[in-house]
Amino acid sequence: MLKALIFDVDGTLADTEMAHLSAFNLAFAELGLNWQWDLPLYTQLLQVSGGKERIKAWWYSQADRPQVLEAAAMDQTIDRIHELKTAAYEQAVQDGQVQMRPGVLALLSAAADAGLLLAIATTTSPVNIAALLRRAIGADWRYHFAVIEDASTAPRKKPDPMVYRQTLEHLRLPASACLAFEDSGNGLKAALGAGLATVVTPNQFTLDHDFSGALKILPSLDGVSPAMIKAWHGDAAQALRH
Ligand code: XBP
Ligand code: MG
Repeated sequence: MLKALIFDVDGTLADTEMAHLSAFNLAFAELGLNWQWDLPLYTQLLQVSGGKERIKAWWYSQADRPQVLEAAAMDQTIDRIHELKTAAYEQAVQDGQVQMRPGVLALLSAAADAGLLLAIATTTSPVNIAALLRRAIGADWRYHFAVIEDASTAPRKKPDPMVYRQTLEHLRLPASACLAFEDSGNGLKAALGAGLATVVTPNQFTLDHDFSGALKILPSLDGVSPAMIKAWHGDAAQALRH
């Protein structure tokens, strides 16, 4: 029986990546680095989950990167960039530059009314989740979620299933009693790796990703009800039995 819904944040609950991209560029400029990421580049870079990991992967890909930097110095610079980026992102959210995706708030509320537990499994930083959901849900947003796992609790980023495994552990539920909601190939791999049937709602950044193994691929969660989700979950359970 379906007991809990587990949601990714970036790209699934809200269209966050344009704001993340602007925040990265603001942080680069603030530190006097002449780095600027454009939309096509950022779309590619999103194949690396996690802001710090994304900066590092890009930095290593640059032929003319400063060779003097030892690993520790590089990590320190990345930490500083990421700190500024996180502050810029939080400000953008507070300024109303990030919108929840269609149908998300209605589904969260209807699912809770239907007795389903809600959880979050994301690679993003905890302050980013708080900024987004405080604005969208209200000051008591945290009470709506039974479990929240994020970059501070699950250091191995998606596609590693760590964040989903920990979410299940803290929900004290088997994967078969839950459904995951994702927007990206890495997110889907992480959820599938934890044994979760997964509904995918791609967005402009993830349209080309590989969604093999998804339970459903939908343009958005608009109009999706707990009854529909329970029926899909039933189909997934039946498919597993055969
Ligand atoms: C989201 C991410 C995040 C954000 C940036 O992946 O990879 O890193 O892009 O947030 P997912 P941070 O939706 O699969 O969890 O800079 O805080 O990492
Ligand atoms: Mg995502």
